[in-house]
Amino acid sequence: MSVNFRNTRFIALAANLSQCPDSDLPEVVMSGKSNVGKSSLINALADNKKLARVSQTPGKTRAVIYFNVDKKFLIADLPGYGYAKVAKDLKEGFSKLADDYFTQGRRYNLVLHLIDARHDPSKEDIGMLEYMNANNVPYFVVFTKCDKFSRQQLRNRMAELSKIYDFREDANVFAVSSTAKQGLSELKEAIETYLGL
Ligand SMILES: Nc1nc2c(ncn2[C@@H]2O[C@H](COP(=O)(O)OP(=O)(O)OP(=O)(O)O)[C@@H](O)[C@H]2O)c(=O)[nH]1
Ligand SMILES: [Mg+2]
Repeated sequence: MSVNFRNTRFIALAANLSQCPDSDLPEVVMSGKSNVGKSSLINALADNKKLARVSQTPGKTRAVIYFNVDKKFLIADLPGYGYAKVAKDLKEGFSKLADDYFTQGRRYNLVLHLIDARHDPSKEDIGMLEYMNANNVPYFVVFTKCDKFSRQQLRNRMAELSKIYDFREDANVFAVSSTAKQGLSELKEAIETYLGL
């Protein structure tokens, strides 16, 4: 592997789109509902438990947090959407900033869309996948918290979820656990390959 994920550094926090850094580096966007495990996954990929916490402000962060991975690409940690709320539609459940990120011309190379493997499909996740399919947004689907399943249960659950969700036919789908460090090297390799690193 050519990317040293341990060499991941916090670089910026943006409270609105105009504060998002300009960079020639490719950008990977972490999207998903609040509490799905976005920050934990960044820490797990970098093997650094303190990384995402460094940039956290007390209370709920409504900002995009940027990390530079080995000077080869950026990770943008988007604010989660609608954890406690039952969203009527995507716009309502999605944070304004996260919504702007996808609709106001920000350039990114790949979206990692995280979904908690334990949960039944949410309107927000279905809506986000529909949006990405319709707009040809390149994405990987990453099911999180897979340590909650036994190996056999996980196989069944993945088959079940792949039927329910309308993934693009060639979409990369991963099952990971940040706490048990499962599926991380597969994800890292696929990111590298996708970005041509
Ligand atoms: N069992 C288990 N718990 C996890 C895993 N990843 C994250 N969690 C837990 O899920 C909770 C939320 O994790 P975060 O990484 O803060 O989630 P987030 O998506 O960054 O949440 P927001 O920043 O609010 O959008 C924490 O209590 C984590 O410990 C995992 O792989 N397995
Ligand atoms: Mg977070």
